[in-house]
Amino acid sequence: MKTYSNNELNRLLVNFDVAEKKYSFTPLTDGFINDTFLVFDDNDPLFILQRINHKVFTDVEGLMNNVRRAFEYLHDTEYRAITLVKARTGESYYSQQNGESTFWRVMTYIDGSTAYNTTENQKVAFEAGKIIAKFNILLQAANTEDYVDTIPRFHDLELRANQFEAALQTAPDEKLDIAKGAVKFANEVLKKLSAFTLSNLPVRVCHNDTKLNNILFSKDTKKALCLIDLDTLMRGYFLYDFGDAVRTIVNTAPEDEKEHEKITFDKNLFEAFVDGLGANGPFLSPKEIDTLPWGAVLMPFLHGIRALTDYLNGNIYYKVAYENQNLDRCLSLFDFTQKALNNFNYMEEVIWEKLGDV
Ligand code: GN1
Ligand code: MG
Repeated sequence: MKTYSNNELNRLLVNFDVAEKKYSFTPLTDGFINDTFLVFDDNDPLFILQRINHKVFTDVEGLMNNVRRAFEYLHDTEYRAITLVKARTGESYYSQQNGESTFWRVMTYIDGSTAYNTTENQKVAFEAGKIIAKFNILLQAANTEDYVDTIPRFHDLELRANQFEAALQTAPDEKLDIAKGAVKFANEVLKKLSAFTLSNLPVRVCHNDTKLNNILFSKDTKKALCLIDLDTLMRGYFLYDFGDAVRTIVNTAPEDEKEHEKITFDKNLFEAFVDGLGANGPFLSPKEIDTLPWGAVLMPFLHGIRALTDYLNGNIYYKVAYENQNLDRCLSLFDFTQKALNNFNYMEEVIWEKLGDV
């Protein structure tokens, strides 16, 4: 992540509709794509300032329109609103022309909120399910045609398989040798997943990155407040939001955990999460319910194969803290994929028992 001085960040903030004073900033380093800062006035955290990675999100205007439109629906007694702070131009973001163009946005910060990278707490798992369901229910009122695909074919397995194939052709032999176990696993799972089809599923406006740390919770009560990081909000299937949540909630280890015996498929957390999904009443069609166990296999696998592809390509997409981090992510995500496959029938039973009453 590029480092910015307080002065630089203050100069940027002047372009937004905020009171003019000297703010201080803390970088938030959990994301792999954008650069994010918490903005303080004295000791009060007030805003989130973010540089949008326009190499990944090439249609910044389309992305910001998606976010702006979705925010119109995303508030409720059970869903805390976040608002965009407008740029002084009246737009929802600011583009800085300083040699290279960079794109910035400011959002309100919810005081007293926190996020978890992992959890062992069933209440957190339940609350996560409840807020993800709420998010999808609120967006049922939105018109899917109004939203652009911020990353076309983002969760498309065929695209990810093609990118993986291309990386295999150009990767150095040494990397291919180090990653040979992962490559073999990827090919096996690709074969298994080819039996699965997405046709005839309802298209929704989905979040598409519902990992646990994209949910804000109240620090005091652990109640889920809302979802953050709406960059990948676009058309999709509910199984995507289901699978991304499962891979980060049911597994109590981080997504790049090297000691695989620590990677769990925790049934209590899974059941609490599914209970949470049902807590706002039914909202999924039987066809969607049928696909959910596939989602719990597909999503960790997709992220794993993308990390593997990036490892083979020399870490050009994700930020990495060390050379082999993408490979560690892949191996860990593949381990969880196998654990989800082992629990496929169990997931089917639990899901139908808890959500089948539609
Ligand atoms: C990336 O930067 P972050 O953490 O929001 C990725 C997601 C992955 C995530 C973690 C646009 O998101 O798909 O879930 O890393 N986002 C993009 O694996 O590629
Ligand atoms: Mg994201």
